[in-house]
Amino acid sequence: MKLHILPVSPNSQGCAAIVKALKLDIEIENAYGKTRTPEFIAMNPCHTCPTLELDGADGAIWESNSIMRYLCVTSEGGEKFYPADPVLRAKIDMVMDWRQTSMYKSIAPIGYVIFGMDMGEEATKKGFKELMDQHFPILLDAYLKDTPFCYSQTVTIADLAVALTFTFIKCRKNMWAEVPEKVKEYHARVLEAFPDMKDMFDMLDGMCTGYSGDGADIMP
Ligand SMILES: N[C@@H](CCC(=O)N[C@@H](CS)C(=O)NCC(=O)O)C(=O)O
Repeated sequence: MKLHILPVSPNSQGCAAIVKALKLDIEIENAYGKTRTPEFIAMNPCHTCPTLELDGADGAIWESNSIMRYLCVTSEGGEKFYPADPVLRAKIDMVMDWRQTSMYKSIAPIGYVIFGMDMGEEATKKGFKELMDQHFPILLDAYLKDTPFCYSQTVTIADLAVALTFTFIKCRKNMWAEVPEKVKEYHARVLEAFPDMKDMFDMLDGMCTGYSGDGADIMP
């Protein structure tokens, strides 16, 4: 199997973190500049990373959450990151669905500017207001109410899905300054749980903290 990733993308980083933490025999390939090639599109018509290329005639899986779930349910030790208890598993799935359908839409206009995709000041401010008014309160007051990770004493794939994206906010320094301390502590806690990923995490952090282009100083 081969995991195609973009190393500075949180979507890809979560899957790479599971491959490394479970010490899986899966090759990790940097697909930067290759996602629109005919070969890649034949494998994944959505041309997105991460993509997990399966063995033989099994094709491929994309969507970061689906890949993380697949890696956990098919690998020894995977229950550590995707617990089998049905209630806890459903809550982890719920948090991951919330991330994809709700929270991430607010993150993209804030962070994608570092990839040259400027979605404009209005969308950036709207995204940050949604994080502050809706998403962070749900994260802190529900998902992290009684536990250091989402509904869990130990880190799970839900935390990878959610927390890694917060690094993007650092490219807007005045917004990062407003992020609640408890959110920053949670972000740091999740990153620290995957020491083998430090180089990749630092790469994205460096791109965000070093960003000085249009909108870097935008006020919340
Ligand atoms: N919902 C998808 C999003 C994946 C995605 O949008 N990946 C982007 C990078 S963040 C990508 O691979 N873009 C390259 C392309 O579209 O050619 C997931 O969670 O995996």
